[in-house]
Amino acid sequence: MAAIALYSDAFWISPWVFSCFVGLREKALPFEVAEVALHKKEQLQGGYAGSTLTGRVPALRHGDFWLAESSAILEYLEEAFPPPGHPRLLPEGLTDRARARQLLSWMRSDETLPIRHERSSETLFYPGSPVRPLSANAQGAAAKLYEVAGRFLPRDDASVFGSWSIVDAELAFLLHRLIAGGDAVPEPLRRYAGAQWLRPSVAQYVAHARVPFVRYF
Ligand SMILES: N[C@@H](CCC(=O)N[C@@H](CS)C(=O)NCC(=O)O)C(=O)O
Repeated sequence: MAAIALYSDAFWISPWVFSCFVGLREKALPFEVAEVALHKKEQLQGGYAGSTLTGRVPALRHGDFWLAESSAILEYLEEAFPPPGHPRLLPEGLTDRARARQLLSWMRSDETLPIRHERSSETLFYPGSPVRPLSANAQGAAAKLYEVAGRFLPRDDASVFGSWSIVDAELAFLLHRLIAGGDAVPEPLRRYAGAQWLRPSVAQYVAHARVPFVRYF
């Protein structure tokens, strides 16, 4: 099989790298992680920007093929290593798969941006990172997240679709931003996010050793 590499930020805090890392682990594919020091603008140096077109992380290299954008990477992995020969990242049923794509897209949308902006991902992995009270705008975004998640979650504490999918990892990441910020996340969602953090593919990313954080954005 052609070698696979996942290009990550050096602090292991990118939600988009997280999702691709979890996807690769869930597919049980051998891969290496190559760190790109965004704080040193390494993404703009060498051939990285040219190979990825956009010069961002994550990027996937599969043999000679380079691909950036986490959603494109996840879709590529699902097609290049499809179920049933490989574990699935998206649910089995057509309508569940469509729903999963809806939720993945929504979780990356403008409606959750205030949460991502005010609950930056380093707060999940670098205890003691400064956290301010949410603005009214971000409180509204969090309330909408709780409302939306409450509509589809959970049939059980384990997964949105009855068996694990990448939606669970991404939803848990979003909820953990608020949990880490000390925000009033409803108990069922808090329990669900806690359970997701124990999944081996996820726990491996969360527990990865991290060098001291340097703010670069
Ligand atoms: N939509 C992209 C977002 C990727 C992204 O925001 N990457 C950030 C790190 S989390 C980055 O590469 N920042 C450095 C830059 O843009 O120069 C995806 O889903 O992959």
